[in-house]
Amino acid sequence: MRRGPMTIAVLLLSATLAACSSGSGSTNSGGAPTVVKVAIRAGKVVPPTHRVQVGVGQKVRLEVTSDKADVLHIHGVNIEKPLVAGKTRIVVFRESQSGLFEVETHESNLQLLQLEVR
Ligand SMILES: [Cu+2]
Repeated sequence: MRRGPMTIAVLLLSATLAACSSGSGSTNSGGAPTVVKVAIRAGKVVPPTHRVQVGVGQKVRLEVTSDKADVLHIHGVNIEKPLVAGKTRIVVFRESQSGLFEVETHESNLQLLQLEVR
């Protein structure tokens, strides 16, 4: 019986997203997230450290799996999350500034990737 308010909330949310993507001039800010998967196995980054390009304000879904407990740090948005050995950590975020930001681990001090936001 509480279907009414829920529907309105969903409509409002999609209206906000639509307004966002049409106003910014960015190509993909309201669409599906850019999925970036990276693993750390035996001290190696898989795939090897590389650069990933995303748009300003674009949603990024980062999936990190490490074979050892570690700390994940996403520069720029400055998100720090613990990594549990053998489990995939999923972080969804949007970077609102352009620039080159490193994603790294703080225990093993590995650079996982560079996020090029423009
Ligand atoms: Cu860091």
